[in-house]
Amino acid sequence: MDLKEKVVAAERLSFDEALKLYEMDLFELGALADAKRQAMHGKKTYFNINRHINPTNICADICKFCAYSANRKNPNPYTMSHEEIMKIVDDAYTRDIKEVHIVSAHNPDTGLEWYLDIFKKIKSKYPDLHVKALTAAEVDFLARHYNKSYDAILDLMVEYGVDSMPGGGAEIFDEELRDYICKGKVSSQQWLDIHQKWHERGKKSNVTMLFGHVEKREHRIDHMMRLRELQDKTGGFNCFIPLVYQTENNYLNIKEPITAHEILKTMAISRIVLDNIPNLKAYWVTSTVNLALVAQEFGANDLDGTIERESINSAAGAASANGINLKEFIALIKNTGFTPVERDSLYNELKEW
Ligand code: V47
Repeated sequence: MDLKEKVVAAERLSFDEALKLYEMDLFELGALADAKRQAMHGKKTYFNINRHINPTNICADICKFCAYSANRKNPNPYTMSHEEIMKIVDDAYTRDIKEVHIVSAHNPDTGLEWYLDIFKKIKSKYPDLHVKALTAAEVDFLARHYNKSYDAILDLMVEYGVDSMPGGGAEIFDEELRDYICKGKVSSQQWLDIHQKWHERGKKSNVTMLFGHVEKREHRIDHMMRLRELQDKTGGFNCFIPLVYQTENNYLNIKEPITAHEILKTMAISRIVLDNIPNLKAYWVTSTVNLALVAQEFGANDLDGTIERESINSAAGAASANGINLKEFIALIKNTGFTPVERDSLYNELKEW
């Protein structure tokens, strides 16, 4: 059986076979990924109405790719009070958001309660609002800084009302590269262990992969293989999100941005290789809206959401600071021949627009 036949027959690919997919013609590869997407999701494209909140940019860690944390390149440190955060939530709730996505830098000065109590405040005021919060990198930071086990932090998250975990902080799992781009942060195995423990609590999460910087194709495949293995055990990942590296205001100093051709191949390969993760997100923030729309034909079935405010990627050059208008978003999905379906954070369908 040749590689293409194996993909069509839905046989599991080895590392070498997955890597070989990159040598295929883009459109041939795209058609294979699209067939899988259509078999699972038809022409539906999922999105949600959400609000991102990044409550502090003061960070104990130094990731070379990050333009968000307060440092020499971005000397504007801030930490929001809970009142400020609640004001944002109150305001966004009037626009019918279904999810708040709360991710912070690793601020050593706020105390653990500052990180956790805000979830309780949000849930007691808006019990139906989904709280997606705390990346595994934050969990690791809080555990280290406050001398607690991962289990203890994860139990607190459940107690304080976190519904699901976002996929941030995965970056790229290869240890040598990880050491180069974000030394000192949560290790690859720790990131995977934290998500495994979260899944063992009956909870769901997402997973990202930061690509388009110093990594090679084999590092991306290695990242996917490690995820596929964990997902076989837990089934707890809802969605895979390849994040395209944004080049501005950071210390990685990558001069040549990745090509659209390579981004689409990576999307298509993710859809094929990650046969046990149901959703593939083309995160319009890092891919650009236009390429995210094209990615719908290369395996992607989810475009994230309206976001309203975005600080992490926009600090590095993405055009996402003010989110995207809901009506415009829906029209774009429709105009590209897909059916916009509003989902909740756990991928239950809410409304076909
Ligand atoms: O973990 C930081 C990345 C992530 C850059 O779970 C960068 O649904 C590109 O994880 N270029 C945070 N990326 C965002 C994230 C996320 C976003 C949307 C949805 C979900 C989800 C998760 O942003 C970080 C890091 O990998 N990042 N700097 C940069 N220069």
